[in-house]
Amino acid sequence: MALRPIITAPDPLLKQVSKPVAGVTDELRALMDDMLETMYEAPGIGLAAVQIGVPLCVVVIDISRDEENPEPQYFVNPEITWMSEELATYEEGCLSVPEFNADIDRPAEVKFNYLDYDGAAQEIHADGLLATCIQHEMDHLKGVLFIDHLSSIKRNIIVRKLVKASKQVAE
Ligand code: K1U
Ligand code: ZN
Repeated sequence: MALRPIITAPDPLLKQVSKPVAGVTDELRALMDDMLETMYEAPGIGLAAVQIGVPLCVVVIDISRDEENPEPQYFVNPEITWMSEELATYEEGCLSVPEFNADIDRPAEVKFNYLDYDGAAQEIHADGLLATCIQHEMDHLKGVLFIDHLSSIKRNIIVRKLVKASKQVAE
């Protein structure tokens, strides 16, 4: 397993649309292992492969927030098949938009299909934080960040601050 650098906005790599994976191979499992280690180290509760520069439809999530008893979940080629009309608001963060949080409204419940770590087809009906997190991660697969759900004024303020911070780090 290896830690991978997480790409931050406004890097254009984050705007890539991720490609579906043909199947779950040992190589893909090694990628998912690296993603999980990178996510725990950040720390975060989710990570899409594109955030480490790999534009494939692969997501890892662990919403347990329990270091003693981790509950990693692996989602390959996730596809939403149903979403509730009811919305839920959650104050989201993003490892690719460090230091910023914002309230985002999303469908409160979703059903989605995916392949698991072993390549088996699964379907989940998610609510609460898992529903929010999988939608946030699936946005990454489409090149969308949570700040893209904000007004252009708010988004531009955040992006300008991120650019300024990255220039200060480079100095
Ligand atoms: O996709 C990402 O960048 C990860 C992101 C996932 C996410 C968080 C909140 C709502 C939706 C999706 C994060 O993990 S941000 C960090 C975070 O939420 C967290 C970090 C440490 C402890 C608990 C939460
Ligand atoms: Zn994110």
